[in-house]
Amino acid sequence: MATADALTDLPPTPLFPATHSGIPERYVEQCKESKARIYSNKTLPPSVPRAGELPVLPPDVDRDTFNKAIAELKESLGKEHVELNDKPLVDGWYMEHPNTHDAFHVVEQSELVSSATVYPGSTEEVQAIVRWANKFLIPVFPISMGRNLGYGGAAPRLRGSVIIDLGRRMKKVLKIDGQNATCIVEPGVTYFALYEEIQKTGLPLWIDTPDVGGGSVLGNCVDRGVGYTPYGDHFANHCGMEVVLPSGELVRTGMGALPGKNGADNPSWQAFQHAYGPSVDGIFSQSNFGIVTKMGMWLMPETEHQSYMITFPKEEDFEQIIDIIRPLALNRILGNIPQLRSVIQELAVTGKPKSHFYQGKDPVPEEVIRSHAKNMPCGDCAWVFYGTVYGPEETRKMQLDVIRQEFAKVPGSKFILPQDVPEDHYLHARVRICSGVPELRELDWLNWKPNCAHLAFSPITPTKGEDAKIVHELVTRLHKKWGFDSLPTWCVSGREMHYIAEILFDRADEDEKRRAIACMREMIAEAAAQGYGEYRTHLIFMDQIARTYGWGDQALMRLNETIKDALDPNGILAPGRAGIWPKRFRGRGFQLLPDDEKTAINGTNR
Ligand code: EUG
Repeated sequence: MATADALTDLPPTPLFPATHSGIPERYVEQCKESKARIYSNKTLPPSVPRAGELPVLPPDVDRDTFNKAIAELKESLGKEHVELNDKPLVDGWYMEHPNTHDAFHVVEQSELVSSATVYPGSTEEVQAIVRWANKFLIPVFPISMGRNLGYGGAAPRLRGSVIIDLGRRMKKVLKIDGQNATCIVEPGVTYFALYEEIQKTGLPLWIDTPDVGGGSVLGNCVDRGVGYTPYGDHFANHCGMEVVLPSGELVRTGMGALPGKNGADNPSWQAFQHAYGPSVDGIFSQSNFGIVTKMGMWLMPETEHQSYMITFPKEEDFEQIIDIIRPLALNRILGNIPQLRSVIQELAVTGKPKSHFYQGKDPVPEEVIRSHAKNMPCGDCAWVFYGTVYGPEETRKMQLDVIRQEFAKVPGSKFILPQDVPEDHYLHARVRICSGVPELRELDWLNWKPNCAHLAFSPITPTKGEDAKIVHELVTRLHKKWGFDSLPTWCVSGREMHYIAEILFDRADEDEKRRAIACMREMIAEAAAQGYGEYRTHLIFMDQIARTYGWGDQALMRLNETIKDALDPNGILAPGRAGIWPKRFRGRGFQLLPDDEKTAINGTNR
């Protein structure tokens, strides 16, 4: 463990706007505390020497061809905008993350790595890179910020791909329309950055942020991420895209396809999603069919808001809780995407390590969790519901009255307001998240273990107790079987819920990593056998999950492959992303299915 002295010596996190991925001034203190906490739980050295010839090459490309290709790329973009991945790999932490590999490596750190990173400065340069990739048959993998931690971070799916780091130079908020409450962003705009930009205008507008604010607004949206205001379904609130196709051609979707007067952007581009003809935006989300370089997002008019938490005493209460949530959500009495969290998260989100609560290596027993909870603001309970209502006082009061009355049907439930808990309680962070203020607080449960990383299991169920029970039972049982604490959260958006079970593992513990993968593989298979599938996943599980969506003898995958081969005949764009492999890589052993990790560690073509 690092000493207290060493921690005060940690270099400060780069600032935004000087660094596109940096932290705005107003978050500096919070950032310093977060960083110190995380570094205090690191035992791994910052980096280890790398083995083998570097950089790692993509499949089918020899070193001479690669070197020639890189020289040509440097020639066209400027040599300062192309970097080889030939130095030691540094995991860093959330706010100072790598773009060379997966910082939360669940396979070996050196496995999911790129050969090089290129930094385009414009859409034209993205087109030039794509044409270059076609010429040399070099796979490229675009990232916006690369902060998709828990799902693979900045790493490419295919080892040795060239990372197109869109964010570093394409980081402008291109437009904020204060009247119609919309914006257009480039890939390098983080939630922190968009928030700052809107504050500068003084306009009464909110953004919608996920739990941590350093991610790309555009990247999270095309990955179909989730936030917590009424605009929490990010993809549902995007409006209009500009996309570079794998051929290098450029398209605009939605109303943007109709040129505005004298070549201006179409005035309705950010106003109407569907425009005319087939709606193609969806095929550019969670796919490898194009590179989104501009995107419109709807902003929410600022409003009054009231967050609250409700605790429930018994583990078995969750079915009743969910059946109470459903009509409240459907009738839009719950104003946002609320979270139902297990009580163990109240412990974890204090930022204290697991060892503070329990000395064993096994999962913390329920009675130990509850004995700690008893002395905390939540009290002895099994579940905590975090919700927010919006609008003027009169309507908020009407909504809250119904909410309180409905949840009071669960015996022993307690309703708690922010003023009832201490300043450092997580509920205050929730108040900010649910009113569109980006945060770092959620990182605090990354102190649970030394060198802690997380891996998300993210299945969807209808908002029904009986479905939730099936998934929750298998997740709980399999976490126990593989020796992990289970930290489930339900994010409820009306008719469906995202169940997010984060496996927390120690990156220095090979056996723990092996068990994390085994646990994931088994949860995916068991959930699919019961009819439940994940909404998003880490790179190494994409093939397995894509196959679970196999209705009609893999009809959907055949459609995806048909589209892939038509748009990307050379198979250069993010091969394997979302389990979609272009023709030239199919049937050659690149897929990662259960047990394949054992042979995929280092030195293979994967
Ligand atoms: C969380 C939520 C997600 C996700 C990963 C993590 C948050 C956990 C709803 O989507 O994909 C507290």
